Amino acid sequence: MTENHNLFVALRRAWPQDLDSTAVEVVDGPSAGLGYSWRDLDRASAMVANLLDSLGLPSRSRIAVQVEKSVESLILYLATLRAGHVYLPLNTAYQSAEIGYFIDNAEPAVVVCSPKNHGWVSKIAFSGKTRHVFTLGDDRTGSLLERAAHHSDRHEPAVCQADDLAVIIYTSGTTGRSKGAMLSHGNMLSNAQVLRSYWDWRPDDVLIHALPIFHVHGLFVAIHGALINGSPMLWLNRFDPATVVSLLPRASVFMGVPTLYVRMLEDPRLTHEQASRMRLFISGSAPLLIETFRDWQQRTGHTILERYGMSETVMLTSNPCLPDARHGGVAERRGGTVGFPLPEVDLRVVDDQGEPVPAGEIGGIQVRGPNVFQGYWRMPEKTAEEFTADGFFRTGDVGRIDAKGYVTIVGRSKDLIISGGYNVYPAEVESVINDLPGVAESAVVGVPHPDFGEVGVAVVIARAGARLDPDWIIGELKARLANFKIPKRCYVVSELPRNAMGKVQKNLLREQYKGEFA
Ligand code: MLC
Ligand code: AMP
Repeated sequence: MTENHNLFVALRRAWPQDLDSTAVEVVDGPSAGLGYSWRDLDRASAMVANLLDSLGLPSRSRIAVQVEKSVESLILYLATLRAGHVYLPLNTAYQSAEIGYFIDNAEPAVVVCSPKNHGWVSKIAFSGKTRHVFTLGDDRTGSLLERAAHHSDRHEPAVCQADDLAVIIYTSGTTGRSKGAMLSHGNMLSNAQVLRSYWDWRPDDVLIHALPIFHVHGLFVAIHGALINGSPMLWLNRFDPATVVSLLPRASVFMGVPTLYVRMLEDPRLTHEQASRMRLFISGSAPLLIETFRDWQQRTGHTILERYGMSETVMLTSNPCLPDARHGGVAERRGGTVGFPLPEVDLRVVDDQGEPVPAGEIGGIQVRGPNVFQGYWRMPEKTAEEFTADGFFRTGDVGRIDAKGYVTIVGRSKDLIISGGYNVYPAEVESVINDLPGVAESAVVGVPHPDFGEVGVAVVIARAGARLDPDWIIGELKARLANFKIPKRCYVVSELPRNAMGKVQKNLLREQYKGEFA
């Protein structure tokens, strides 16, 4: 019999023998207090998978999903894997122009949206190639569950090869720059297995899940982590620092972007005692400030484990959880670094000619391994550009590896702002500003922010004779872009600093505005 590499099959294999034990306990939102057993996840995902099968879709159809977080949205993800289709999660903050771009680009066969957005989303979807639009609310309402209720709760998972496509994650945006990273069943399974062992997941672990599930961090690192260890989750639809702090005595693992740690540190109930049952705090998606790392140590007695990854590669490096035999048994989690390349991940730092640099020197980070994606959706040239002749992916991150093997990220060669763990591409925001009446040009730069780590500031030049109001500009952007992309301040100025070639010197703007949120 051929082996089935469907990721769902591998996850389910790890579930506990007692399928009636709790897999997910909902802590907040309309379903607060509800518990879902492993059997519930299995049966409900079977019903939704049977619904998808009944639609007679071509295999590997894209299923685009923009819904509020709920356990049912997790079930929809599992059902999509199970049915052998391709899951395409979309940030709930995306506005119609952004959704229009993704639907046009990915041509999903099925779109699932929140009931409140059904009007405009279905209009966009049906004007393209989509034939089916379902709704799914965070209160267990919507046509998806109504239709699934008529289907059997048994389902034979589709047979998949390791390199069959399982998920497309869009990097960001409405412009031609936005790319769909294609991840296979094998990419995600290899990473989930490596993390299970490297982070020493234990039989009695309990995960607090408080991240959104339309990105790699919440969906793959956190959910796969718990599911491939058969560990229950305490489930929050929305991150709330006080709720997470109150849950610590019932849990052992927590994962967050740095903003979550910054906000939890504000809660006076965060103490050694409150965190005494916890085993592991993990941070990633954006740089963790050394102050946050130290404050956390002091307040809880725990050393945050920082790791590094990206949509195209899932996880790449991690500080050690246990002594790492590959590095002489070192167990130190070193603040300011993202730790060692994970087992199976080849990571090198190269100069502008692509030659590896000596230890301690800065260069571009390139990676290779079973976790590295299959390429960008329908962008073969872009994909080819991002890989070297010997198969390494150019991450666009800049860093160094010290003599002991710790990797430090020092910057990015890509023009990218990471705000509260979300990526914002300045070019995308600038192009929307530049299209506004009265705008001659603009520049968006990232500056330090105490809560979000980094936020965008827009610097705008008016056309001759036009008068621009910064508040009006922000208002217009809010109607067109996801909220996290909106610059937190906007300045109308008479000129932008330029170099001899006429290029805007963003480094000077960053310097000028760096103290805005100090
Ligand atoms: C919300 N806002 C943000 C923002 N989130 N602005 C900038 N950056 C963000 N991340 C806006 C809101 O729209 C609002 O604007 C104002 O800021 C205040 O909002 P808030 O109420 O404080 O925000 P909240 O809803 O609490 O959300 C903050 C957050 C959220 C930190 C909980 O952003 C979040 O869940 N971030 C996690 C992102 C994540 O999971 N990233 C993983 C990517 S995977 P206004 O104008 O309406 O007041 C990846 C790979 C890897 O990177 O390695 O993991
Ligand atoms: P995304 O495209 O949303 O997956 O974001 C990936 C990017 O997030 C990476 O290329 C890095 O720039 C950044 N990133 C992820 N983890 C870390 C980290 N621990 N420290 C610094 N940057 C990080």
